[in-house]
Amino acid sequence: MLKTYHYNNLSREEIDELVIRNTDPNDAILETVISIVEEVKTNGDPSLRNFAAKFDQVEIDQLYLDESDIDLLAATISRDQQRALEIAFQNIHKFHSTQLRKERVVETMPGVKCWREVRPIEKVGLYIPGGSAVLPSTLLMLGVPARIAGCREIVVCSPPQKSGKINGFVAYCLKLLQIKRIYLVGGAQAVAAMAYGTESIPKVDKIFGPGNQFVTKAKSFIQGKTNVSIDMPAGPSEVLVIADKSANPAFVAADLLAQAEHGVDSQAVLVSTDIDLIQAVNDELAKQLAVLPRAELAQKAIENSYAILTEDLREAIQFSNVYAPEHLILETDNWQTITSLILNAGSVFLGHLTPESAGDYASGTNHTLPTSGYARSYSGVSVDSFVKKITFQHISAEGLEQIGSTVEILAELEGLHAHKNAVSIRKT
Ligand code: HSO
Ligand code: ZN
Repeated sequence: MLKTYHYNNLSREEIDELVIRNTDPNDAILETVISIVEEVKTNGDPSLRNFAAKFDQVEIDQLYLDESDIDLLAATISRDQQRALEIAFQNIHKFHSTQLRKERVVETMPGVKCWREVRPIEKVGLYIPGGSAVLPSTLLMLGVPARIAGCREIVVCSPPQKSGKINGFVAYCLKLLQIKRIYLVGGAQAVAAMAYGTESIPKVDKIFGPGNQFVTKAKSFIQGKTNVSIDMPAGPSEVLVIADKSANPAFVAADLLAQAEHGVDSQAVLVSTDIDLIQAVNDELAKQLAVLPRAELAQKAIENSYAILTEDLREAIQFSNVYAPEHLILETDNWQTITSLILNAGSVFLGHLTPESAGDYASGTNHTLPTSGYARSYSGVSVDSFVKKITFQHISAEGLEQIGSTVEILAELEGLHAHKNAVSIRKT
């Protein structure tokens, strides 16, 4: 079922072609996004109600739910479900709380002290997808680091369900995070609302969260138009599995399908050193697909995926580094021998018993990760994404003595005499 390519038969151009994903060659998505953003910017709340009617098929009057609604919805889920969300919350919290580290003061010359201090981004906007699958786990993945960072205002937007509300799982996560309001807005219009602000929705400093191609495009667009920044240009989700003879084909197929069921534009790539394994995975894919509730979506995503046969694991990593996958799973007994060769990946899962699903939900790492090859230069979301690091310095009389002439000479060689004077005037 997976189209199979032999790595050694592929030219550089063919490899470049294979790893391209998430393109909008005719800017069709961009045009729609621009018109939505303009509409929200000019018309505010009423436009959000119109978009809810058009895209979410629901009439909403008040664009948000408050604590009492959230409490009622959260109480509708079972105790087991609540406990699972609590454990995920705790693990994500445990892992992320180590990320706030204090740096030491550095004395670069006697009397010249420099250091960095961390400050939270004050207002952050979290987008929680709610289309074909509602993802409460994404709320935990964004809300926990935002809380640890100490962000003063956390604005959460998620598309309204047919009931005009949100689901109980999202509500329970809001309670765990002590967030008391959620805005019922989805899609590009949510991004626009958080970027410009409307009567109901506060403008934020940075927007986070995955979404469909419209949400992603809207994030990139507003980043270029406003002083609001974004976490990363996240696109459709993807996985690359490297597997050798030691892999269990049923596990590999399950991991590929876990990815494929996210949406038709998801991609699940298998890179293997063993042609028999590729065949066995294909057989398993057919078997497991047949009983999946989201088979139709997953089948389309698998059609848009492929397998690569390589000589050895080194070659497999070589391809993976060019692909720069959001998720990389190493299903080989020898994973320890190749991890140091990984250059580009969002999050890596090691061995036969570490499914990506564990990281998607509950092991503790973040699931908001760079897709579409951005793992070449972006990291996944962490506490760092919710803070700024401000540099400070203090120069004493001794320090000025030490550094003064260096600054004066450099200012003079750049022809900037006022710069030089700001030092000279202080010298006794
Ligand atoms: N694999 C998605 C995250 C997710 N999976 C949420 C299930 N729920 C992007 O990393
Ligand atoms: Zn997932």
